[in-house]
Amino acid sequence: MDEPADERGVEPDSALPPAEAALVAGDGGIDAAAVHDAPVDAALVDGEREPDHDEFAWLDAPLPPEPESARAPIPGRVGTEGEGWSLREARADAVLAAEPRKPFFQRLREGLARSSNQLSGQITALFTKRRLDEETLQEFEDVLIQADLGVETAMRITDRLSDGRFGKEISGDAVRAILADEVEKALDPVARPLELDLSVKPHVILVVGVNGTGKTTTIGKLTAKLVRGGLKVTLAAGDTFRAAAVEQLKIWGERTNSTVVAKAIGADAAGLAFEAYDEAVRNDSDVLIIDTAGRLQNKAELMDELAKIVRVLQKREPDAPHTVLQTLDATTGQNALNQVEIFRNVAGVNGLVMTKLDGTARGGILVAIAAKHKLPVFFVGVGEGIDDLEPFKARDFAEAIAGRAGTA
Ligand SMILES: Nc1nc2c(ncn2[C@@H]2O[C@H](COP(=O)(O)OP(=O)(O)OP(=O)(O)O)[C@@H](O)[C@H]2O)c(=O)[nH]1
Ligand SMILES: [Mg+2]
Repeated sequence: MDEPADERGVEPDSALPPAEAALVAGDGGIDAAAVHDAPVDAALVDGEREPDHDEFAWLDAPLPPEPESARAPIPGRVGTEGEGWSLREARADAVLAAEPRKPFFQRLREGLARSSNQLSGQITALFTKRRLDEETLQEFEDVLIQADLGVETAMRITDRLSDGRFGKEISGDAVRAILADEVEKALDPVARPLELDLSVKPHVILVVGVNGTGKTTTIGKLTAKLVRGGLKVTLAAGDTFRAAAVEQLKIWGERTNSTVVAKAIGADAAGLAFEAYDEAVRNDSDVLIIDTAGRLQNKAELMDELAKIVRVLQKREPDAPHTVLQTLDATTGQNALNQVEIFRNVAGVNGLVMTKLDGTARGGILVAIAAKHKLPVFFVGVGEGIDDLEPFKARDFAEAIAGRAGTA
């Protein structure tokens, strides 16, 4: 470490300590000018002195205090307002930073490849060297319905195809473009950011869904996003049925530096939610996220438990839970439509997250769900990692379903 900086192939004026080099590069949302005002930098950038051991004095210097937004030791990206969530009123202390691009579209495309390859192959088979007629259109409509897009959207697509084109040839690419357009139109109204109104604190998010659809994982990823945005989050381990479920949430709590309120296995979930609300108020959290069990004996029991959670929360805050988020597993297909129906009635779902779009997803069902339920889709899950939650973008999704190159 004591060799001169220039012998290591590094220009003396770029020999900033790693942390400050990162700040100059824009990470952490602090601009270069601010960093260069620091005395340690002035010494390093003047280029006058012979490089000697003092050059590395910064190694022993105390670290600068961490900005508020850095209180969570989360690796990787920095979330921003607008990355799928936003505050109803801007907050000065939500320190936000630019986010490096990840090959998200690629993962989405790969995840949807099974659906899109099948669709694309059928489009080629149907439309190559064939004049457009009623029979072809009918066959295409069936193909779209099989891809879970729903009758309504399927008919809109075939209507648009037929528009003045009967008796003429149409290329597969032109069909794919129309498909992407119509899917985007269906999804655009539901592609909405999660809005947090912090005039009432904490904003309560109840997360519901069938077991294994990704509730706990989504909570972890969402917490990371919010914490990076400068918000304080408390988590409630409302899945009191399984020890593993509580442990899983605690791990996310540790990763995101967030308080987890948990009780013994078998404890009353509503009681836990009540305590967690009080804890979130006490510790001045901006957001309280409540995990729930997906594994209950029957619908009546599930209904009772969720209704009870809502009831006790409303003793403290009449509008809680402000957001009821349902996770949907993108590999399930048609069944997801029924799941939304049930949880909407049982728990008043007002937002969706589609998970596992990186697997062998059948994303078409989201189009049918959008047409039927018109619930906002805040995020999509594209992996099990902390960064694998992306804001839902109608255009990307539509391009991926239609097997087109995409805009991202
Ligand atoms: N590939 C992939 N896996 C995911 C994604 N989201 C969740 N998973 C995985 O799916 C499995 C189930 O996720 P959980 O978060 O435990 O689901 P849950 O809804 O909490 O399940 P229960 O607690 O049993 O009701 C875990 O192995 C997760 O790592 C995703 O977006 N992509
Ligand atoms: Mg869980």
